[in-house]
Amino acid sequence: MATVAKSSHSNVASIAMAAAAGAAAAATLGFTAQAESTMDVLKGISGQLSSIEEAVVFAPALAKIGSIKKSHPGNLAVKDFDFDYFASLSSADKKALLAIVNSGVQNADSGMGCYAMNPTDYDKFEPFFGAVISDYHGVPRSQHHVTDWKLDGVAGLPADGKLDVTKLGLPPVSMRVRVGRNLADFPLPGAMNKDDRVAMEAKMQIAFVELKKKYGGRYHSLTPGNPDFITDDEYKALVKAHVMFKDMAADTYLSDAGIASDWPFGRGCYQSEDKGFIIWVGEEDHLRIMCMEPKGSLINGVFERLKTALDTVESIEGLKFAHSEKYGYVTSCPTNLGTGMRASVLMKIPKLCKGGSDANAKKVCKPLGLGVRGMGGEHTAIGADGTCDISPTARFCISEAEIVTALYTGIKNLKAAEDSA
Ligand code: CIR
Repeated sequence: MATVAKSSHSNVASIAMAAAAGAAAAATLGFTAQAESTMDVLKGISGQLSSIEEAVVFAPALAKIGSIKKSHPGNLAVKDFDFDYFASLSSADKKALLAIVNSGVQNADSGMGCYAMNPTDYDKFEPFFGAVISDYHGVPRSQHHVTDWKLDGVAGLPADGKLDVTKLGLPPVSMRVRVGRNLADFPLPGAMNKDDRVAMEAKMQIAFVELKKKYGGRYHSLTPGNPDFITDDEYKALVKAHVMFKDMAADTYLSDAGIASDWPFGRGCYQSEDKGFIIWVGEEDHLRIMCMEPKGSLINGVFERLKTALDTVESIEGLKFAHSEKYGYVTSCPTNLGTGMRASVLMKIPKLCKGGSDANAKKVCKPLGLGVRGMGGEHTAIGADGTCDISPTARFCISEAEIVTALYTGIKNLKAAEDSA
């Protein structure tokens, strides 16, 4: 749908613009009477083309949205799609809003159903995004996101300030904290073309030169012809080691948003010498910046390391992260908006996963503010021994420090639930 909308709209728009420009030029040259009649004719053509666009491009999409509103009330983007607001937009903005909701329109079972296409979309389409974000994150529309990494004074923080999982009776665990970030100077991944993707990667490669001075390691590129290009076998080994991400084409939510397009151009990954700091380039967001520890006790360790690494990236000349005064750090998916942060541990909860299913674990985790994923991330299987990936679900209108503390409190409560199951 998006592709059709793109081409037919741009044809219509360019013919109309050419027509208007032609008439204006004729008027300037003094052919006034003739120009006036030419102008009338061209205005008529322009009006007719707009009607064709309404009928051929917009009307079928709006009809589909109307029917999904009834069949899938949990699809937030469709639920909050306001036909009157849509009608108030210019033709170009109508097209842009339809591209934003295309994933949810093509995948009626979406929970969120939309992806921002440009760094300014959240503010530009506030009447739409404000409703969706408030619905998903459960915060009032008037609330502004505030960034804060300071742990001092956060409710639930132990007196010594240490988020030590061994104090909860757990063995050292695999822990990871990541943030999604996008560069302000490029379209978001859903709207990028191949050249944008390659240019964004090239810009990041300048930053990786700086990072290598501090953290060592190297950048691995999947872009043919890139100086850091790796072979397919090297790529597969990195995927197996959970260092690199997979082609997203199989994920219809992402591919219908345009996020999976042009694979493998502009895709790659930086890994520090000690392998504890990774930056993905060209996944759902321009950057996924993460720190991990395979067997750690202190959550503070990965959290503080990530903050230092992020500060280093942000201080590099010419790199500006997309940010909204109201919504915080801009991410493709509104579910990640604000902090863009996900803090997780791999935790063994065999009693809550009896029978190999995480259904009961999910039921117990939801009221604790925790999400359950498989060992390899979203939509993957839990471990045969009942190991699950546990993380707080909140990302927006919560501080970074509150997220890691919520992880600590959450696993404490989850351990109590597992022990008494
Ligand atoms: C949906 O709306 O269900 C999908 N677009 C997935 C949303 C989950 N969040 C994400 O990918 N960051």
